[in-house]
Amino acid sequence: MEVLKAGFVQGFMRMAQDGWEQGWHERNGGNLSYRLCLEEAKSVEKEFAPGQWQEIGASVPALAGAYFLVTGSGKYFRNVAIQPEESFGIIELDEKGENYRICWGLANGGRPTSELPSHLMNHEVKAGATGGRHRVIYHCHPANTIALTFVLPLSDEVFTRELWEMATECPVVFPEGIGVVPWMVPGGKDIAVATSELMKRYNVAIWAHHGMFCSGADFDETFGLMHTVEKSAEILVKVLSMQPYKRQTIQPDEFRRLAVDFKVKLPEQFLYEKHESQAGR
Ligand code: 2HA
Ligand code: ZN
Repeated sequence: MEVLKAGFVQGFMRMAQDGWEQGWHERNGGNLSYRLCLEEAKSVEKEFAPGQWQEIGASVPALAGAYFLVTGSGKYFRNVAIQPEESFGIIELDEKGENYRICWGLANGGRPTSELPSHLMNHEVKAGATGGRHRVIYHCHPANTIALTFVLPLSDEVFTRELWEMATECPVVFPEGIGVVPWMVPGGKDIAVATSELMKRYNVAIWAHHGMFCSGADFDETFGLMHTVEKSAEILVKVLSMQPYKRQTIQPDEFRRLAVDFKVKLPEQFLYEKHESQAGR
């Protein structure tokens, strides 16, 4: 089958276009990766022309031999739909999970995303934690979530609780909470390790003053998660722009009641009592 006609490639391209239309991908901002299942790789392997092995910059032994769709370093999400073969590609990992080679796409000297270590370390953690269910890792630069990293304390507890309060669906969509990585240099192994550590518990990690990572089983779920978190952040930005404190909000016991009816487990760590001085009380 032609790579560009495959369903998983169409889904990847649609998600990239959706992210661009949301305004989450200025210039070359953001990156997307998808772990192919065996049948998907087989369905397009006739078109593969493997290049040289190159270092990933991280070690992901549990992903040895896996294939990934990845956006390209320096490439624009805006161009994914019109220049697909330059904007993204399919890579294969070696038997140690330490090197990759380009099998398709990333034409004219392209390379995988600069955040390849973070993507692959997150894939390794999430594939392990979900019994292989999660296949998509998505990074973007959504303005409201980033804005909050300048005014809220950079703690998992505060971000989770404040975003849960902004929309009743939030604790149902991300009951396990949200992790926050303090500002770090992007693109390297250190930020990849810090992010993948959070991904053991969460499906969302916010990078302070930079953006957000989400993990999910498919494109709909992962895009939907990003969209839900950013929408909630937008509401919080609006609320905090009107006045520093909320007149009323969802209370800890109300979250506990919601958890029972919607059959989700909401960790008590996020249902703390607030003090007068706490942000967004
Ligand atoms: O430019 O988003 O984090 C791509 C990025 C790096
Ligand atoms: Zn980024």
